[in-house]
Amino acid sequence: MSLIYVLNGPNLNLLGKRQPHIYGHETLADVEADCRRVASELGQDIRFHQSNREYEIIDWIHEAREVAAGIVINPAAFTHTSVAILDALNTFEQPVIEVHISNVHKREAFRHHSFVSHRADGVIAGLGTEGYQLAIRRVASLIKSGDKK
Ligand code: CA2
Repeated sequence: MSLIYVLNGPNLNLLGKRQPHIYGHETLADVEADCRRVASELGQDIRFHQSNREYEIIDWIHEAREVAAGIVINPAAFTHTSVAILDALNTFEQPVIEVHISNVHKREAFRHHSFVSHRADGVIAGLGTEGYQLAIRRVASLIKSGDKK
């Protein structure tokens, strides 16, 4: 069984409680439960975190370097601002999938650029919270194909 880190950036603790027309009705606790179910179907384990503080996300990426076989990350607004999160992800040598609940390309121009996409092996946007489950499936399949090498 491998470990996948699922990391969430600022304000995602409000998921399902505000702006449902953009981010849907599922809470972050619902998303975590979905991720745990899919991961366990795939024989994987997850650590699921959310923070409003950039340094905590960086610290979890550093921790993941030691123990994780992949990262799923929704950096939220840090997507568009954080070279520090990009630098941390660049030190992580396993698969990274970036997730956005909304279609950032359909929104304001400042959401069109992602620092994290410079490192991500794949990006999912606009598929709602289901994007997290798909990202876990992709990480699990990359972990399995890596095992075969
Ligand atoms: O679509 C996404 O998942 C985003 O990463 C969400 C970020 C936004 O800054 C990115 O451009 C796209 C915002 C997360 C805020 O989450 C909230 C959830 C519910 C209510 C209010 C904010």
